[in-house]
Amino acid sequence: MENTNQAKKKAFLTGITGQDGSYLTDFLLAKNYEVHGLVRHSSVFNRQRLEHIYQATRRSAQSFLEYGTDIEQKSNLILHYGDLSDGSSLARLIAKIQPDEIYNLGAQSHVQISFDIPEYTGEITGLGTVRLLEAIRETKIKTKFYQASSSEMFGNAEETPQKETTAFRPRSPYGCAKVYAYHTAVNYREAYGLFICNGILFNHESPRRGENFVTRKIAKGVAEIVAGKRDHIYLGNLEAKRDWGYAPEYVEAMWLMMQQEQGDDYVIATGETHSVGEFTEEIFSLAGIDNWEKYIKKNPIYYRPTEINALIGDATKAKNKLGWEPKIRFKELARIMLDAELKKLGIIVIRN
Ligand code: NAP
Ligand code: F7E
Repeated sequence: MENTNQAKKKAFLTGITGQDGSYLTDFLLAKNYEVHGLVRHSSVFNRQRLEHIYQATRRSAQSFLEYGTDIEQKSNLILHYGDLSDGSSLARLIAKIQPDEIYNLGAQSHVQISFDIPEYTGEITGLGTVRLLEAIRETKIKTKFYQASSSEMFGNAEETPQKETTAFRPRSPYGCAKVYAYHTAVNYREAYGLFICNGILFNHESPRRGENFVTRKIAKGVAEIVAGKRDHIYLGNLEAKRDWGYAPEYVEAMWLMMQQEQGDDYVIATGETHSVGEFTEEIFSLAGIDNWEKYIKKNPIYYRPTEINALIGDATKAKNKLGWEPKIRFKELARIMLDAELKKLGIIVIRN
């Protein structure tokens, strides 16, 4: 139970409309935070992952197409227009909000797309972090800063499993941009004594995952095959292995890092690795379909110029210092993702 007599803490999130931003918002609102989120303008309204929060006030996110009206301002969730490419908007918002905690989750986060738009990826995923840190320094506010670092930084890692001390050997423009942001965050911690954490998170998935990431793509594709809406799924490299966890558990780890006495860097992972092929097989099997390979077509467009063959994390430090451990494992994650897609198509799932 939260102590409601304490002053409400304020958090500022970039990337609030993304997978992690939406789960972290749920988590912080449940802890009675006032949550401020950065949203960027787009021609299509994009608040789907926050819609359930607005629905709880019997309004839809659509009612807040422009600036928040009374309900938004009276509730604990407040969205602000800005962009990680626009340093002045970040400084202005940080000065206005005076957040206790800042979570920098905004990024061009798709690895393959980063090969197509490397400069933009560096601009947002790399330099965006510098802009935020400079905004903190310039406004001189006392706050804590979380940087969304990634297992992609390890790239072709020189040791297995990967931990906080493993060297970075990135294999994509996205990985390079995250390495830059990571080192900048460490440098600002050391140079200016700021409270800064890097959460080095391995892949984490959920029904809110973007549809162009492989786990969601497979879960959605298999549900559509079950519903008779499609015959095949087009995929790339089925051999690549990833350490896949469950996103709602990973946002709790972010928050735990920010409650410590000192800023530090932590690996967050399950310690299990599986190939894309194994994930595909598991989802088909849960859907009751044999011979999964006949439903998969390989398409070269989904192969990357450089690939990371295998990643697996060692989250011992997070367990010892934060008391954090993953609960949802591979098979349970696959079930959650498939069942969510089946439900969206109106297919009732009864499992023993
Ligand atoms: P995501 O679903 O792709 O969300 C990315 C967020 O960044 C969205 O809210 C997006 O806004 C926002 N964004 C993109 N460009 C922006 C810009 N120019 N200015 C402001 N905001 C911008 O990513 P995620 O899976 O939640 O991941 C959260 C963070 O963790 C990212 O930094 C990602 O790189 C990192 N990470 C993710 C994983 C993982 O497995 N999920 C693992 C390690 C690290 P729109 O909605 O407007 O596009
Ligand atoms: O690919 C292979 C692909 O795009 C996983 C981001 O959140 O996690 C994510 O990056 C694997 C790769 O995630 C398809 O080649 C095969 O080996 O789901 P993904 P990612 O690249 O691991 C890290 C930790 C982040 O930080 C990133 O922000 O799956 N794969 N066939 C495919 N991948 C995609 N997307 N689509 C396919 O058709």
